[in-house]
Amino acid sequence: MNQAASAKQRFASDLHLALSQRPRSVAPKYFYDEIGSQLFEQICELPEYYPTRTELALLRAHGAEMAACMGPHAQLVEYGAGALRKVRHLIAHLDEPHAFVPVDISGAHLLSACAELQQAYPALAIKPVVADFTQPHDLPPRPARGRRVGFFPGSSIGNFSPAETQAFFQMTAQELRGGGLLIGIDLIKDPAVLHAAYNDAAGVTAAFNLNLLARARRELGAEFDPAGFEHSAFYNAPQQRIEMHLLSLREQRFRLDGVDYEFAAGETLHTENSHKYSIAGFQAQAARAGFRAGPVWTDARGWFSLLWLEA
Ligand code: AVJ
Repeated sequence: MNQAASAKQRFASDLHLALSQRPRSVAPKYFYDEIGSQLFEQICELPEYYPTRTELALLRAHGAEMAACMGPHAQLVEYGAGALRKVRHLIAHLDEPHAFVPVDISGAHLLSACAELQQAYPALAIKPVVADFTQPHDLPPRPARGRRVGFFPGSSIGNFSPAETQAFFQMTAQELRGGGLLIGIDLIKDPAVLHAAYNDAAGVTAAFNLNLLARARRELGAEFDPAGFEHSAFYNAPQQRIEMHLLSLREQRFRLDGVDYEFAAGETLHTENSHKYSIAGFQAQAARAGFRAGPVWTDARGWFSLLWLEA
């Protein structure tokens, strides 16, 4: 089976699984087809969505200090690389980097982003790894002189469950032993600010969430009434996370591969968790995997942080 066909089949079987369990929930990675990825790019530009621009401002202002933590001849591994826009603010300040190793599951996008980066840094050794970084994967050999260091921006870690977060820390603590990890996290804040960021006035986040259903229709031929579902995003204070759901507005049927799934009015398909953290709480979680807390960079409003953790 080719790659596209097996990816489609995994989406179909995961969606069947999602619809069969109660409460119903599906992994947020299924947001990101071509259209979903474009919608996410638009989210990053929204006035209400502060994380991307806040993190970029921190990287612009303090990239040199962050690169100094990484040390000379570093091998820099980026987890879930995307467009490689943020990492430039580190690469620009690294002292004779050994190599840049972006790890991403989307091979075509990764390679084109690498080609673009190479134009800007012709002398940089770029060694892309096409892999799901949450699963066991191979990296190029450790550098002879410098340290292996990691970069995980965007508060992407916020999508992980507590168990997945711990697994990520365990894996990276081993992989980066003797080096460190620079990681972005979205901080706990006024729920009104969070609510606005995930319920933007232009409706882009709603379109992003609903695209999961649209995608099921385009790719898998799912049959349902798109007008029967609505975007729902709210702050779950005890769990310190934004939850996104697709809310069924009435009793209705969702048909996938000839299987009928009944939705009650008010029932939801849970599509995403986006955890928010305190700096101390996050450092304590990382410490359980052996990371030692280092410098922290936070914007003046206290909305977003980049943390250096020694592995
Ligand atoms: C890419 C997971 C960091 O949680 O804020 C944005 C995804 N979802 N708006 C986030 C997202 C809705 C984003 N992360």
